[in-house]
Amino acid sequence: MTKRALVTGVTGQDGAYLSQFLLEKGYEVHGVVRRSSHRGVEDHRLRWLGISGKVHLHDADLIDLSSLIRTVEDVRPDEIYNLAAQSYVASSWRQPVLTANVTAVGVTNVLEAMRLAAPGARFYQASSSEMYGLIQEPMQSEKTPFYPRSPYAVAKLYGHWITVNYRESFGLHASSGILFNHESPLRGVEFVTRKVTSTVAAIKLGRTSELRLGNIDAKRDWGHARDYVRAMWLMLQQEKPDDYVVATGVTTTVRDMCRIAFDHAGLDMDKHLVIDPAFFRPAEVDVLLGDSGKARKVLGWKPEITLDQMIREMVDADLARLKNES
Ligand code: NDP
Ligand code: GDR
Repeated sequence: MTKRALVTGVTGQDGAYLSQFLLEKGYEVHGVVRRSSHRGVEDHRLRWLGISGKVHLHDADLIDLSSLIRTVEDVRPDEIYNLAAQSYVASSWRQPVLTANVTAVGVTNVLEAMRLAAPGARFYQASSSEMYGLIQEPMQSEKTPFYPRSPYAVAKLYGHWITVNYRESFGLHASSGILFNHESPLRGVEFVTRKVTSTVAAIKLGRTSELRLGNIDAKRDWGHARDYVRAMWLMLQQEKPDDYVVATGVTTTVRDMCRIAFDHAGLDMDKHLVIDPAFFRPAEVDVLLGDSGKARKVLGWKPEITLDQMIREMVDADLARLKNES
């Protein structure tokens, strides 16, 4: 029997790679798309991967419970991946209520839709390493206490605990993946890796001369989205639902990540990088470093793409895009 998956956030980075992964596994893939005045371009990431016609799209919104119930009733999914969110940390200070409605309460809406319309389905929640925030431990595992540092992280913490609560209250097969930063050529240009690689490509082609960044001393544990969507799927193949950290176990400063991009393009970083206070955050997460020992042991998961390989892939993709545009 063909398995059916429903993916919220299907138009985002992870939604696109997860859809591709599930299609390759023989799934029928359905995705939630919210209403937009840019009808026809919202699936640009699916197009980039060559799968746009293969994913069934449904109009629904995370803040509209009835639209989610209807979608779950229509699709009757075996697996639901809740990837939709207001996912940009910096925006969450400017749109804290929207962030709470979508990224926090939206999770309850998806869980309720599943509980009412497909209680036997398996559920994945996209939790985040941002929940650790002001951490006290050198490496963060499933046992590390949380201390969120942004409205986004506070909202994600709610989403994480409501998933645990629905699992314990209603016996739902609901798992939460605490994923550390993961990137790709499909990353939004507002996030630091893609901002760096797209600007480096523009500098290389003479379109601009400066890269303006905020806190380049921040350290992140960066992996590739293609590796991380595999971990999401593996979680839902387990007999029992659970929570897992997904990370590479290597942390790098924004500065050093930047240097990989400039070096790959044959450019001198010191001639182009400008520190701009406008990009500092009201509260920062200084360092993240994940211990994914449980995922490696129980799921048999490990990352295959290094930061170096990923940043070079992203610079090359941005160079190709810019050349195409002209
Ligand atoms: P993106 O920002 O690329 O994608 C977010 C998706 O959510 C988009 O498809 C967006 O739709 C959709 N969305 C936003 N608001 C709504 C809404 N009200 N109703 C329905 N859909 C909505 O995020 P990523 O793919 O990078 O991340 C996927 C998930 O994983 C997110 O929940 C994120 O917070 C979480 N996460 C990401 C990590 C990372 O490093 N990438 C790490 C840890 C967690 P639209 O296209 O219309 O904007
Ligand atoms: P993050 O990702 O906040 O970790 O959240 P982002 O790439 O935005 O920032 C990473 C670090 O870089 C520093 N930084 C800058 N960031 C951006 N975006 N722009 C800049 O100019 C800049 N200069 C320095 C930031 O201060 C920060 O320390 C991502 C999102 O995908 C979340 O949804 C997800 O939950 C977490 O990763 C894990």
